[in-house]
Amino acid sequence: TTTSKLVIKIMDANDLPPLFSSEIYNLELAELTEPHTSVLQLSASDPDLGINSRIYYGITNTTYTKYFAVHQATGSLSLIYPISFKDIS
Ligand SMILES: [Ca+2]
Repeated sequence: TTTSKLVIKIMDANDLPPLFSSEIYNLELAELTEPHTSVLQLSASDPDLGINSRIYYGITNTTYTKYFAVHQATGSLSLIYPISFKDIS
C-alpha cells in the first residue's frame, strides 16, 4: 500500500474580532446640535488578513438609531436628530 500525505495550509481564518481604538468613547454634545453633524470618528481595526479584516460600522442598539447614524465604511458618527435634555432625562 501507499500512503500519501495531504497538507492543508490555512493562510488566514477569520478568527480575530475587530477592535476599536478605544473601549469607551466620550461624546459631549451641546443641546440641540444641528442634525447631520459629524460628531465622532470611530476607528476599529481587525488583525486578520484581506477580506477577513474588513470593517463595517453599524449601530445595533435601536435606542440610539433614532439619533445617530454611522457611516458603514468610514466609521464617522453623525447626529441625525437633535437631542434635547428632556429626551434623555
Ligand atoms: Ca476578523
